[in-house]
Amino acid sequence: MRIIVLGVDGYLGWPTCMYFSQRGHEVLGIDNYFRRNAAQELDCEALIPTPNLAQRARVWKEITGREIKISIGDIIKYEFLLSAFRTFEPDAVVHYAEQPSAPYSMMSRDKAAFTVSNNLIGTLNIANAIHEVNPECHIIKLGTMGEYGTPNIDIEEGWLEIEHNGRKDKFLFPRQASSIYHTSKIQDTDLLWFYVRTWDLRVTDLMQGPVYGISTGETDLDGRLLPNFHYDEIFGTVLNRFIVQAVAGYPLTVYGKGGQTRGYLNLKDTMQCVYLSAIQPARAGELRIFNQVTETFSVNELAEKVKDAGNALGYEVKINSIENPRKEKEEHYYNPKYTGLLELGLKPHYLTDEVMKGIFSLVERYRGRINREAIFRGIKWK
Ligand code: USQ
Repeated sequence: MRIIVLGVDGYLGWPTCMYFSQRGHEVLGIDNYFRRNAAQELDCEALIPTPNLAQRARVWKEITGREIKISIGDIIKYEFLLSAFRTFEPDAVVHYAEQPSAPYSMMSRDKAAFTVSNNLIGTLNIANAIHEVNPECHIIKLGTMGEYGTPNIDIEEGWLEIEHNGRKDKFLFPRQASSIYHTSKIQDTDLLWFYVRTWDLRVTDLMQGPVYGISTGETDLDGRLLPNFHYDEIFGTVLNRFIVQAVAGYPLTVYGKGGQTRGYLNLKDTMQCVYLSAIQPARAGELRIFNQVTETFSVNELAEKVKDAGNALGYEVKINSIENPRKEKEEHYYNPKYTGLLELGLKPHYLTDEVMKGIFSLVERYRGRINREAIFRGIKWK
């Protein structure tokens, strides 16, 4: 297949390119270096030095003999995106090119506006480019479990059948997010759903929970191929943050009561899910939705797991409950369904002590680069 990966410089983008390339597919990665630049501006750079994309593509070629094409540009500029679609002629596009951070989206009006316009216009441009160049091209869009919020009913995979006044119909499962970032993801789902109904596009929406981990078969080939790993309050996800905090001797930052429960998955499983979706595409005129998680934990459970794993490795890990800077339920019902990807063939990697040890040992190698100031600044939702 010919695959375009949008947002190739991110935590998920670069490993995804290598994953497809290693399996014999032709890959074009596109990025505008938003995350790299924002992290520099906000003094919260990734833990592991990441060579630029041209350099990483050269390392990949040296090691595997395979080529990953790279193009630097902004998908908000429609002509740029259109020309990439015209010249590369993709069979599928993996869309990660969004502002991905909830705290970033809550920092100011300008950052909220950037998040909404970047995420919506990017998605709108992709739908239009596909409609114009090749309506058969499959869009695999990274959605988020946060779109559903934490309702007091079971969370279905994307859709809900409703019976009202004796009549039945199927609708998108109700969505109610708790940040502007997550809200922008609801809005772009809606955009894609409109284009699926109107132009018969093929779309898979992967409702992903917070991802953890560093290692995939491909990243392990050379230190220069490791992903962009963030542990800061803005771009880091909670488990990666807790492990870095444990290594840095920084008490784990549990927000509020710590009963916030989410569905989590290993970076390796993100690769599998995206790949399985690409090789078994959605039908024309189908918006196919999967909940992309492999197990659920509360923040307290994660903190305890990190504490136990850290203690076993000789770290003295403390847990600190701090005032929650976010506005979210701290105790709630949470029961998402997630069988669709298992049916496609996903073989989950669960969060074992061994997996945590692997992350600890990589973080230890780069502990000299941990910036304690970036760990917690208290970006408030108020
Ligand atoms: N949390 C803490 N302490 C911390 C950091 C987070 O208690 O130091 C809590 C948060 O309050 C939240 C939970 O842990 O209740 C998860 O937070 P997170 O920062 O790992 O995840 P989130 O902000 O929701 O965003 C991340 C990714 C985003 C993705 C989302 C999936 O940054 O791109 O869409 O996970 S989900 O959470 O399912 O919406």
